[in-house]
Amino acid sequence: MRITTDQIQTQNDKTLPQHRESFDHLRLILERKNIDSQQVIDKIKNFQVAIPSWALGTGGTRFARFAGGGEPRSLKEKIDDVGMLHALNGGSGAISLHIPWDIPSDVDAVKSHAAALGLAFDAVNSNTFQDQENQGHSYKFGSLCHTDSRARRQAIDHNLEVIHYGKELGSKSLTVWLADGSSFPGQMNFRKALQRTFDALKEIYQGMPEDWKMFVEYKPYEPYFYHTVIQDWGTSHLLASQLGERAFTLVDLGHHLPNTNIEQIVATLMMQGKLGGFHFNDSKYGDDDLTVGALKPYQLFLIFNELVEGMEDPSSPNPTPAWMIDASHNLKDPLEDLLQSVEAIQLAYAQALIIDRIKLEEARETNDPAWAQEILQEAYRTDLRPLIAEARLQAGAAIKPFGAYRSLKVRDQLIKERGLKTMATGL
Ligand code: PSV
Ligand code: MN
Ligand code: MN
Repeated sequence: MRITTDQIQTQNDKTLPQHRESFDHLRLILERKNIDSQQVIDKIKNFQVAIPSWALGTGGTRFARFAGGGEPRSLKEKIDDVGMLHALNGGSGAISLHIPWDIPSDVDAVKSHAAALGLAFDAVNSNTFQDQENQGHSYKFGSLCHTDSRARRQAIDHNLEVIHYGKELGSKSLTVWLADGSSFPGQMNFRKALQRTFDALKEIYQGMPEDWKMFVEYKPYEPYFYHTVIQDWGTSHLLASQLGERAFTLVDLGHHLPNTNIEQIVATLMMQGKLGGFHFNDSKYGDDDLTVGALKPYQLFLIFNELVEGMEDPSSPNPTPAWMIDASHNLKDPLEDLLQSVEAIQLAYAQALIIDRIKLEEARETNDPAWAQEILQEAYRTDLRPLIAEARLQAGAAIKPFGAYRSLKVRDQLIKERGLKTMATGL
């Protein structure tokens, strides 16, 4: 299934007068603050957030999975779904694949299908947290950190195979997230496990093409509950800096202990030029993978404040990070969920773009926390939804993607096409 430009146009015609009114009003408000709305709009239009292939099906918990119906059954259908998101919001122009779930059988067909929908291939992800059928060595006790060199060899080879598929598709980066860890004190030698992981990552790093980046993702716990080999940004940063200049830390918002100051981590990594990738989601307790902005939109805004500061600073050593949503859960239609996530990200980004940075620096230099808060919240409390809608309109997408999705009855169509009992592979 595909959403056509005619369909978008018909949907937009319904809301265009109302949109014009609210956007014109907002433009005036911003003008009074000396903000050029078109400059912000252009940045939003250029900002593309990759969609992970595993977020397109209903996620499960370790207790149950309630299939949603009409879920993608193949890589082609996953690409179709991301194509629809991109048609609706103009901001989801890339897909991130997970190997072996998404091994392309016909690379050329997959590439041209994605290109026809305006999609690029973002980072490829390896999977050494699950055993596959006919696999020689189990990952039950780890992969790159395993005590058995044959299991490590297998995990290294798998990552090299992922690079191979990524190269064929035109990806430029590899994301490594390792479940590796232990659940009981004494079970694993921390030092040896980290050393083995580093040695294995070195080999994978050397197996990447010259123009590729490696993103090392960290996570404090789960699936193991006593220790995780790459548990925090410090460990990831240590590995990335020793691996080389094309290795970076990847921050997943859900991979922190409660109340961690993630915005400070972002600032520190950017100062070092080592923030490579970003996984967006929201959470209350742990790695909950809920819709971005559903719980802590202000935290997201504060994170974007640091991201924008790092990105807009011409002397910053940090490359533009790779953006991806990493959310997946049990209750919502995954496509609606992703539309909401992308919008929340764009809003937080736009809000951070309108912060008066000169005044904020003045408030900091004069040690005036009350004034600093006023400046931040002035930006945060400005309703920029019409500006995001205008960016979509200018990009040929829907003024109201969520509304358009519902009124086009996309899910019903997908169920008709694909059936009610579909099983997408995924976390
Ligand atoms: C597991 O926590 C996880 O959500 C990581 O965040 C990875 O990025 C993702 O799975 C895919 O492997
Ligand atoms: Mn992640
Ligand atoms: Mn996660």
